[in-house]
Amino acid sequence: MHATDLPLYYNAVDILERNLPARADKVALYSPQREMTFRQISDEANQTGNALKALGVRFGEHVGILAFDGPEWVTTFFGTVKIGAIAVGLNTLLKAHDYEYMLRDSRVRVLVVQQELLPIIQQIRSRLPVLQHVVVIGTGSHEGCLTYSEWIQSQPTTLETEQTHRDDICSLNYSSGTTGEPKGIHHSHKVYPLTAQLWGANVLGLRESDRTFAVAKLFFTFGTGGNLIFPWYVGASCVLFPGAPRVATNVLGMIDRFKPTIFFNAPTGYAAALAVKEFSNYDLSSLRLCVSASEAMPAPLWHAWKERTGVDIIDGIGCTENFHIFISNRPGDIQPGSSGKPVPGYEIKLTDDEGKPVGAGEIGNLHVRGETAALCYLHQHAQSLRTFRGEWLVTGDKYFVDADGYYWHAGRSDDMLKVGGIWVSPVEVESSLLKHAAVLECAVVGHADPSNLIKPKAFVVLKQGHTPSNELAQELIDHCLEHMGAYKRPRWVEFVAELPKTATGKIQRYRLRLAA
Ligand code: 3UK
Repeated sequence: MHATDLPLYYNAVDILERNLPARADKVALYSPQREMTFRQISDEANQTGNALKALGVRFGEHVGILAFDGPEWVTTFFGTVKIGAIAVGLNTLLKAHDYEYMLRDSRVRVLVVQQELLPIIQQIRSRLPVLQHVVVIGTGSHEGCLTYSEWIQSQPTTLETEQTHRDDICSLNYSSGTTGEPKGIHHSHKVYPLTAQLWGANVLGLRESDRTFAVAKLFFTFGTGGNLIFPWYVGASCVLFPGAPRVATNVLGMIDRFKPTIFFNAPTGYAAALAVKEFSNYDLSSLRLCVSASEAMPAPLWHAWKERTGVDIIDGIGCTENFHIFISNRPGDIQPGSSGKPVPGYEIKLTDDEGKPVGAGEIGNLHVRGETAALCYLHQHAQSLRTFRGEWLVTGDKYFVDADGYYWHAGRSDDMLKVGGIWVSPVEVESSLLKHAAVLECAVVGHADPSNLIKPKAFVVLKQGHTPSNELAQELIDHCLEHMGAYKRPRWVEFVAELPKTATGKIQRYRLRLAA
C-alpha cells in the first residue's frame, strides 16, 4: 500500500467511521469506566468536534489532550482531526515546566485535561496567553474551566468532515532529546491508514475478532497505533486502562478482566509482570500474541515469557519520527533478541559515519526510508537537518544485520536512555541533581537491572563538607523526584572522588557506563 492508494482528500477519522456501515453496534472500546460502541464513539467525537468549533477552533490549530487513556481521549482525538485541527497527545507523566514548553511551542488554544492533572496546568496557565480554554474531564466545576461532559452535551451528534488533504497535518507528538527541548513531531492523515496496513495488518496480522490492550499509553505513537488505530482499522476492539502502567498487578488484572487477544508492552513491563508473585492467579489465556517495542527485548526475557504464558512476543523497532514499527519480527518468523526484518513498505540502510554502507555483519547507523516518516521537528531547524536527510530518516540507533537477515540493536549514537520504554536524557537528570546543595558534579549513565534492562545510575562528586551515606543517596533520589517525572530518577547513586573527563573537560559517560 502506498500513500497514492488513498483518496487525495482523506481524513483519519475514517479509521473510526469505516466501522459504521458494518459494525456500528460492536463494542469498540472497553475501559474500567465504560464501554462504547463504534456508533457511540462516533456520536461523541462529532459532539466534541462541534464543541471545538463553537470555541472557534479552526483548521490547522493545535488542540491539546492531557488525559489518561479513556473514552474522552479518543473522542477528543477524533473530534479534533475531523474538523482539520491537530491533536496534540501529551505525556501525562511530566512536570509543569515541560507542559509550559510544549503548550507554548504548539500554541495550544484549547486543552482537554484530566481533572487529576488540572492543578499542574493551573500553575502555568497565567504564563500561557494563547491557551484560552481548558476543558476538564471529570466531575464538578473548576474555576475558569469548562467541564467536558457539559461542554459537549448539547452539541449535535452529526458533523461534516473537513476536506483535509492526505498530506495535511493530523497530529503532534513530543519526543525528548539529550539536550534541549522536547521535539515536536507532526504526522499527516495518511500515516494512520498506512502504518495500520503496513505493520498492523500485514505483519502483526490483526483481525476483526481481535481485542488489543497496550500498557504504552495513547500519548505515545506506540500506543496510539497499537491500541487504537490499528485495531479499529480492521474492525477490532481495544481495551483502555487509565491507571499507572508501572503497577504490574493492575496490568495483569486488566488482561484477566477484559480478555484481550493482543498485548503491547515494553520489555520492562514484561519483566515486571513476570516478577509478580501471584502471576499464576491471573488468567492470561485470552492472549494469542504479544508485542514489545520501545527498547530491545533481551532474549532471556523473551524465553521466560514464552515459558510462563506459551505466547510469542513480537519485538519490533519503531520511533515517533516514523510513527510506528519499521523493522519487526512476525508471527512464525521470530529471532528472540533481534528486532526482526524490515517491514515491507520500508527500506533500511546501515552506514558508517561517512555515510557509506557498512560491510556484512558490521555495526552501522540505522536509516529508514518510507512514506510514514515526519518531515521535520517543529521549530528545530538544525536538529531537523541532522535527522531527516532527504528520503532517509536517521534514527540515532546502531544496528547490525546477521547472515539470516535479522537486525540486532547495538546501542545508540547519543547518550539517551530508554527507561521503561520512555526517553530519559542523562543531561536532564544531571541538571536536576546539580540543584542539590551537596552535589559538586555528577554524571548519569544507563545501568542494567537484574532483568538486563537499563535504568539511570548517577555518579556523584560531593562538595566539601558533605560525606557519602545511604541517607544522602536517598535524599538525592527524592530530590530528583521533586524536579522530574518519577521514571527519570536515578535508581542507584554512587559517590566518587572525581569523574573521568577528556582533555577538554567533557565527561566521558562511556567510561562510567563500563564502570557501572
Ligand atoms: C528505541 C528500540 C530496540 C530506538 C516506538 C514502536 O519507541 C518508540 O518511539 P520513540 O520515539 O523511541 C524510538 C527509539 O526507541 N527502540 C524502539 N523500539 C525498539 N530499540 N528494540 C526495539 N524494539 O532507540 C528507537 O530509535 O519513543 C516504538 C512504535 C512506535 C514508537 N514511537
